[in-house]
Amino acid sequence: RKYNVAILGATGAVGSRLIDQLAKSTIPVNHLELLASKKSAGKPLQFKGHTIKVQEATPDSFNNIDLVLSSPSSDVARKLLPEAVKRGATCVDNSSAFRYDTNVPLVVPECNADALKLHHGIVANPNCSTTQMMAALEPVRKAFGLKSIIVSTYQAASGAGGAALKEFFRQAQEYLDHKPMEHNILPVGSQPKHYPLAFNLIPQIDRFFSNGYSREEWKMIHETKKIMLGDMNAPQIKVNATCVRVPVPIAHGETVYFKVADKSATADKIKELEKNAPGVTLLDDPAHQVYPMPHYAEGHRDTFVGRIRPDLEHDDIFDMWVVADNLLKGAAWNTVENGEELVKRGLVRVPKDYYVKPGVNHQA
Ligand code: 11C
Repeated sequence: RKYNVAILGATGAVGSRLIDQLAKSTIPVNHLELLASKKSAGKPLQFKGHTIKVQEATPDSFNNIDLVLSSPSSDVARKLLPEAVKRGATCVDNSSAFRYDTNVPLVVPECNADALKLHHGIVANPNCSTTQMMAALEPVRKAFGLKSIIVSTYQAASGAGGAALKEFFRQAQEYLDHKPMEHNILPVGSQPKHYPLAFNLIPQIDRFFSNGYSREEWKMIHETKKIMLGDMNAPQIKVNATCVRVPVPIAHGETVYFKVADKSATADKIKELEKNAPGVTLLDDPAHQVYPMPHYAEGHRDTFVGRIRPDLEHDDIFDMWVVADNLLKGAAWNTVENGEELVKRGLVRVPKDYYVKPGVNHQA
């Protein structure tokens, strides 16, 4: 069977990568629609050597579409994806609109592909910083169980969007030219204060809640529980996160400090698991200065893992360093990979109780 596919949000940084990843995927494409806002309509884009003109996304754009790969804003996703589902399309959405809905599986295929069969027309892709941590930790969870995770992130400017990335590059030049750095976007465009990212670190990603945690940290905590345990408030694994924006264009880094349940775990056994884990590349040879770095992860689908070592005072706690391209594994590739899994499992079909009545959405 071949599929009529639509890419929603085709003109953004993730959108262009969705087109590229779809072209390289195993999904048999019969027809491709590239959809975006009205202002991009008519823009010519390339898919497998063919020129396709971008169309304005409206509810009727999804007539005759089987599979939607989606990365618009949450507001657009919320408005258009239920319309796509009503018209019979199965959607994989990279926005945060549906992730915390009990009727929507949140899937990293290396971790919980079986959850795909629970979809009601929409599958959600996790936040980029969660996705790479799941790919890296799932082999450990499966073999030894996980009791707790403490993660600190080093997140690239591109995670905040194309305009933030552009501003960061401009600031770098301004700094070198001894000019004042203009700063109007980061950490959060809509908030009153902005700071330069070039030659700086910003310990705020997304807005803060009254408990002192940012929404990005909230996402890492609750998405981890939903992906690993099927319930975003599951108490079995304790998760704590600190998220920091760093002056890197693409690819997020993370230090992940985790406690296992089975005390027979060793760093060597964990390295062996990572070496054989799907979607993971182990780069772990400190004696030869081999470890993952954003500059080298950029453009790759895999999650890179290194610096695996035991805590010096607790034999059931380990440290690792995880890097992945936030626009690929963190967004476009994981979306297309979910699409491939849906195709492989015969799940590109909308069930009768499709996504019209949402489940409980625990959006913060
Ligand atoms: C960032 N992780 O780096 C965010 C971007 O929920 O998909 C992705 C936001 C999301 O700013």
